[in-house]
Amino acid sequence: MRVTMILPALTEATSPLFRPIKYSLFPPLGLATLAGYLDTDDEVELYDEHVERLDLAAMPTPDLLVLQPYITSARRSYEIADHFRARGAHVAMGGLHVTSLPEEAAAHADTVFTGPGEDAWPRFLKEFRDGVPARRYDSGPQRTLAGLPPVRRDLIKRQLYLVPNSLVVSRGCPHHCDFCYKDAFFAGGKSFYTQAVDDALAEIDRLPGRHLYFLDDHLLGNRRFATALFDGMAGMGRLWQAAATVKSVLEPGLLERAQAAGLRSLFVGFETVNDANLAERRKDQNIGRDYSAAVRRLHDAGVMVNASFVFGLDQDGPDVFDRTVEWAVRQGIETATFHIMTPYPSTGLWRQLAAEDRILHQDWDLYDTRHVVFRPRGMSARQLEDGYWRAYRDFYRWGNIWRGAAAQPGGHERLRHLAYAGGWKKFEPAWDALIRSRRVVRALPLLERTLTAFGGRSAIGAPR
Ligand code: B12
Ligand code: SF4
Repeated sequence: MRVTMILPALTEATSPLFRPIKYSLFPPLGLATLAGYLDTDDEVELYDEHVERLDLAAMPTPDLLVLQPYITSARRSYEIADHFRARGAHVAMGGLHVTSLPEEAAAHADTVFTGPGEDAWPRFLKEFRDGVPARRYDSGPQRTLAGLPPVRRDLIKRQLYLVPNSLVVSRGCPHHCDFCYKDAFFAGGKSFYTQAVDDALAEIDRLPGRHLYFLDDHLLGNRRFATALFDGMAGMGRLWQAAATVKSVLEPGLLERAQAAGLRSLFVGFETVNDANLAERRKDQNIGRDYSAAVRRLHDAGVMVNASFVFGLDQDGPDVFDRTVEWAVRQGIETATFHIMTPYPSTGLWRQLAAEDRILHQDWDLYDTRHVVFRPRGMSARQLEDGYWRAYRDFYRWGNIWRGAAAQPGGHERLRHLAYAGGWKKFEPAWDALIRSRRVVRALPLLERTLTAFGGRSAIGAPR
């Protein structure tokens, strides 16, 4: 069987504001995971439109075309699907956006999938080979990552990515923030489950080099699993980055183990510096937590912080941008990711805003967290968009990068702060040149050096 898998380009990736490096970070892991279920004699090609241009007309027609649309790549995904369907390929689509809006996707696909793929996908493959594929498969309640076939990393063009070693060892998360895709995606079954620790360690062992990036929603979400994983990783000589919550950082014990196993930077969803917003959005796990103590604890451990913030929540007024940036700079946070609140279809937030008639349009291209797609409560849409861009500019001004570095606990950390924050945002032409050379992976040793040279202090402060 001839199979073609495509991760279509996000709309913003084709705009002039596009930051190529952001889309040359991670390979298409979801599709490479699904490819693991194919037979060894299937002919399979995996393409990622963020890092390679596709000339659809020149491409051969496969028996099966597999697409993974995200919300802002939905339009492009449907274009690709229509093209290949007209030529006789069977088109299968799944993932987050399809789960949110299966009927919309079904107009462009022969088969759609909702929820995580691991149970329905092998069922479909069998029925497709038998000539009786169904129109729709829903992930059932029995979800497990046991016995997962190895991810087909041989299909990934490693040299095109800064972080070729991305992996996930769990699915979902134990929390229920109402702006998040998570509850809708995992509806009808378990919404947080992990691999067996030995399987996760075997997956890590298969990855070349030192650097890893865990894309799990919340790597520290299951304490027992995380403890065993980090204990198993200690001594492997890995350096890694991941995501977790404020609450898990403040819990004694876990961060220490993560750091000893090689954690050097953590993505943390702070979201807002206002508790009333947190309660409204059901981000209960953040309420009443001492954010500054979490940052201090990470820094004391030599772990850098990538802080995520959302603007435009109902309790936000026009002062939210300056307050948030000022707070983040004062803490010495190395990198920040800002978002305009975006109601993804099928989330709790979507339902609330729709009921209040506050959704402005359904142009999915603009649901990229950079555009205002709803009527904000505490400011105008214009103020929100302008404030969002200003926050990015202000946070990454050299003056603020220096101030942030000065807030670090020691000289090594200050240097690392300058190298990491400055390198990420201030050397765009160098990144572009690297991408044009089609050897982005050459910058990986530099990233590893930045993470190692100054990281890994041994004394970690207890939560304060
Ligand atoms: C890596 C990542 C990125 C990378 C993507 C690059 C890449 N090559 O994949 C980059 C940095 C580009 C990125 C950008 C953004 N991202 Co992002 N990203 C992720 C992240 C952390 C991991 C994705 C991943 O690899 N997961 C692991 C694999 C195994 O799972 P998967 O891809 O979902 O695939 C499985 C299933 O979905 C399903 N499946 C998928 N496709 C198909 C197809 C078929 C046929 C079948 C059967 C099954 C199936 O089976 C797969 C195996 O289980 C997720 C969070 C998460 N943990 O998933 C957020 C996430 C996808 N991102 C999100 C967001 C909001 C964004 C941004 C808008 C944020 C921003 N402003 O910067 C942008 C733009 C995205 C957009 N415009 O829609 C949201 C998406 C919300 C939504 N409803 O679309 C997520 C879910 C984070 C969150 N918690 O809110 N992101
Ligand atoms: S903690 Fe993160 S992944 Fe979990 S529900 Fe909240 S936003 Fe989603």
